[in-house]
Amino acid sequence: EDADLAARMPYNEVKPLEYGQAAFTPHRGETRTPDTPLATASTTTEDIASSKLGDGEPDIGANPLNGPLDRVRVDDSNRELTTNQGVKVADNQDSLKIGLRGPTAMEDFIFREKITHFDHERIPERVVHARGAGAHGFFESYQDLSSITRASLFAKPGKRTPVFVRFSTVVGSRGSADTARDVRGFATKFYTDEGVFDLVGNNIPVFFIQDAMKFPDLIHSVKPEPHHEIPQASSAHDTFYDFAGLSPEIFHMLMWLESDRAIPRSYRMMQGFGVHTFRLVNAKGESRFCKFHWTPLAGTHSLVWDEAVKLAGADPDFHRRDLWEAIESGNFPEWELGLQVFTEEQAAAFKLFDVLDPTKIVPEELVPVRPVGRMVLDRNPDNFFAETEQVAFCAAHVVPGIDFTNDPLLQGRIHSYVDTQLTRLGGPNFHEIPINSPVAQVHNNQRDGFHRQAINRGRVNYEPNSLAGGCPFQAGSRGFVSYPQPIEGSKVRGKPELFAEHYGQARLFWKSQTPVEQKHIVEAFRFELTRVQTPAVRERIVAGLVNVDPKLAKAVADQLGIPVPPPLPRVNNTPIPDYPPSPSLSLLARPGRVGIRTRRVAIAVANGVDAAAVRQIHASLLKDGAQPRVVGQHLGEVAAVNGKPLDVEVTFEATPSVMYDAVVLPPGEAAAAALERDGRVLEFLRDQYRHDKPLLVLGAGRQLVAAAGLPVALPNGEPDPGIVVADPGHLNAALVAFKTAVMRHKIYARETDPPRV
Ligand code: HDE
Repeated sequence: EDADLAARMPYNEVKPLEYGQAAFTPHRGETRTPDTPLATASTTTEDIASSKLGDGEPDIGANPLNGPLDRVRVDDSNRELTTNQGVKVADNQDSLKIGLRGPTAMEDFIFREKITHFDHERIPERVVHARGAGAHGFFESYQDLSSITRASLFAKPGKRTPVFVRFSTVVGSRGSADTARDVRGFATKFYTDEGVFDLVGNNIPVFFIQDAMKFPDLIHSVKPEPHHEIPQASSAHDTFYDFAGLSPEIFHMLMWLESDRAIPRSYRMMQGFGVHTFRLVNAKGESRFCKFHWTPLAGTHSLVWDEAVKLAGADPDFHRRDLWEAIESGNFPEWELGLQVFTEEQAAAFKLFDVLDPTKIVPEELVPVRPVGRMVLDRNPDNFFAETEQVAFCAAHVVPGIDFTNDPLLQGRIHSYVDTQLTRLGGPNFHEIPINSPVAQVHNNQRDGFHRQAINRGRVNYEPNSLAGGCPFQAGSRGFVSYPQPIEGSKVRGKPELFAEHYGQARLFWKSQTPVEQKHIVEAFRFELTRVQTPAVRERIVAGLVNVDPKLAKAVADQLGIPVPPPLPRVNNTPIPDYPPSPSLSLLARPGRVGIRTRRVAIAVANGVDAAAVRQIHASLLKDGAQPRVVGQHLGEVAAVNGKPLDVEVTFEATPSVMYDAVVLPPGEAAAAALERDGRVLEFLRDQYRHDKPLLVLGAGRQLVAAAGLPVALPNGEPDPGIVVADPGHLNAALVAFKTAVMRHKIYARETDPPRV
């Protein structure tokens, strides 16, 4: 048969492998396994990938994507400098000149290559979600979900699938500050053995608009205004609230945006949501609806606004640094994946909202969230650009077992994400960039285009074919089969009637918040609308809030110095639905399960500090996984009573209060006296207090609390549980009380409006 085939083939003696039978069964490419020299390697990418997948049990910290990505990792240690052509470079300091004082020679190809490459280093930033931070990890399924979905990542208990996650803000540019009030992106790329699945979600479960058609307008309105490109990374300006007041579907999302969800303490401490209703399909072709939820092991925690504002100056990389340091220190962030699964019949019975409307949640009281797996992020990228910047998420990347619904926002996203990469990553081959390439093998007849990496062999690049034995052949039922949803309808522009109800869930959210969360929402509206210049724009938002809750509207109107306007007109004048409150919508519902791990604690020192106490406090905090730092007025040693001198790790100036979760004022008369004379220290303490953070005050530390003017009682007269005052003799008991306060994260009961401190 071979001979017969060969006889029919054009045959090239110089390159015999390009034709004939060999073309049908190309050799697998040789690649390098980690730590094997290229010359002796014989493993293939397929082997490396599959051994790390499925049953493979990678060690914690050893990421399953190591194999595939090690192919392209570059290590320059012990190497000589070369050009991009591999020619060794003798001198990287001086260009080639005609005489030492003469012109540079055109022939200096080394100089020209270097400069030309530099000239083209930048690519366009993402049109939204430009600023972000990413990490590698794995997803581990808890159980066999095959009765619900045939998606292979859920095929059996303990199965691990490599992931890459990118967190982001939406509005700011690539260099903007992390702590802006904004939605956070939470995008996960699952490299499943049946192809890439991207869950491109946010940390808020609903969206601003109902139809993708409005997305460019929404984004234009919230981005910096086009004439002067102000403000950066902020929704607090006229154009956004102009759009918002004229698009009442936005009000549910607006409530979340003004809540503390929009100023998380850490990427590690926020939930993630798929937002849309998706569809799960099992091997029998049965379908159910599904909502995706990520819940952080570290609990949901947020900053307070004044803290977020100051952090934007003190450390614009606050969230990026936090994620990086947690992973480097072995405190791998972890989330549980939960699904709300419900049938189409159940969905049809939800009379208050439409599950295809992305401005609505399915309350957990109606459909509980079922935990199905966990995700651990255990490896930082090696190179920000190659991985975090070039990663291309796409709402259209689904795998067999996961399918779309007709949510009109989701439908538009299916188009947008591939399209945007064509500009951002420069052509149709961005799936070949290592961070984007699936670990599942790619075989199709797509060819060529800018930056093509694959060397497709053979003469056949079409289908059907006989010359290549029909390969690659269609997979039939093993492949992705769209759920055959029966559809009938007229071709129309418009939306279903239930989509016109905009306020029921906004009110549900408001009602489900604790009093302090409600206070923060009012203050956020006050800040944002005060920045708005046009009175009519402010008024329209307050008019919308009247429909959410008249008390909320009144509180905001009072702060803006305007009377409460009449409610914003509604399309249908049926009563606003009244949902029972849903406690799980409060941030405080999820305190977390990691104690004080990764909490940053400042220990304030100066000459004369009690070194033995500092060492004991430091060791005790460290033992529980917190990150204590010895903070002083300048670097170097401080003379100590009670032990050897201490090394100052960092100064009050370099790491102001906002960079810590709590502070310790150790005993030592002289130290307290020195710190009391330093305005930066007093400001540090006032900010700790004002941002609801715990203080451990020992011995002479008391006098610092007094000098800073911090009240030790709550506004209601009770003692402040976040100010633990003790004599040095009772250090152990004081540490227990302090750690309990750090675990609570914030002492919200301290807050008054205006703040006392
Ligand atoms: Fe996106 N979105 N989006 N979005 N989105 C992008 O894709 C878009 C929406 C989300 O870390 C862009 O690669 C449209 C909802 C995240 O790389 C772009 C619509 C949700 C990220 C795009 C939406 C998201 C993006 C910009 C309305 C939550 C960052 C760069 C129909 C479920 C991913 C890019 C990353 C990024 C379009 C609405 C989440 C332009 C048209 C709803 C987390 O394609």
